Amino acid sequence: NKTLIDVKERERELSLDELENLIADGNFSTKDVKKFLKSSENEPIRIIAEVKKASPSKGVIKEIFNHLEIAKEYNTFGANAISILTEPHFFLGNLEYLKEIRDITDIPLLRKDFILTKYQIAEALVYGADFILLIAASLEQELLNELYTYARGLDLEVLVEVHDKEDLEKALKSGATIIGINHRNLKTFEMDMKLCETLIPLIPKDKIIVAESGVSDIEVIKRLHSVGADAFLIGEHFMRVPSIKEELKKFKN
Ligand code: IGP
Repeated sequence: NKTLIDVKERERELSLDELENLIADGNFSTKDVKKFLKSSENEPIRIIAEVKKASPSKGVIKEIFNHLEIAKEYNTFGANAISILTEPHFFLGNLEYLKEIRDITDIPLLRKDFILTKYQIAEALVYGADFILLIAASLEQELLNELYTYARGLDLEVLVEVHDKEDLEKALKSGATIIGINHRNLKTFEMDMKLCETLIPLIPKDKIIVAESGVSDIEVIKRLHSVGADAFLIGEHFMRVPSIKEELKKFKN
């Protein structure tokens, strides 16, 4: 597993203990992510805009890629949060992007990665994240619970991602309050744009629902909002459009 090999290597430079000492001595305050993502009468559609150069299903999405330019546009033109791929092998992401984007934006930042260890969570905080992604299908219940509790202990919010009923049960057991419904099956890359209709009725009303992947037009957003989605995680679409500003305007009005 490439992620675990990478983590081991970074741990040799700086151990988890040392990272935790840094956190204890530092001032790593996080934003109230739920406030940014929960749909309201004033602002019904919430957008998490993603910074993503490539993906395993699409290859390189954006050849000329400047993470700072993209993040600046998101921040200026009304995104409610930014998702930053930090995974280097499949998404050509970089942990440094997180830190650099932190310095130029004031909305919540999501560390999007295959998070399997406490180390990555502590790192997320130090590099400027406000929330992290945990994928229910990649984590046994016990580890999911443990990582969830660890993140909350650091005041990081957690987006727990699900793709079926079994994942959803795990997410709810972990105590998740922000649930991401990923239309894309991460193993087969197949899309199911009806998944929100299936899963949202099974989720307690007080949770925040994020619809993830394959979202590119306002009609889909309206439909998913009407069945209960608060926020929309949009990556590829923003990477391909000529003007992020114009797209955000369309989605927010
Ligand atoms: C964004 P899209 O289809 O708009 O680019 O999707 C986001 O949902 C996707 O990047 C994603 C993802 C993930 C990436 C969802 N869950 C888990 C990596 C790992």
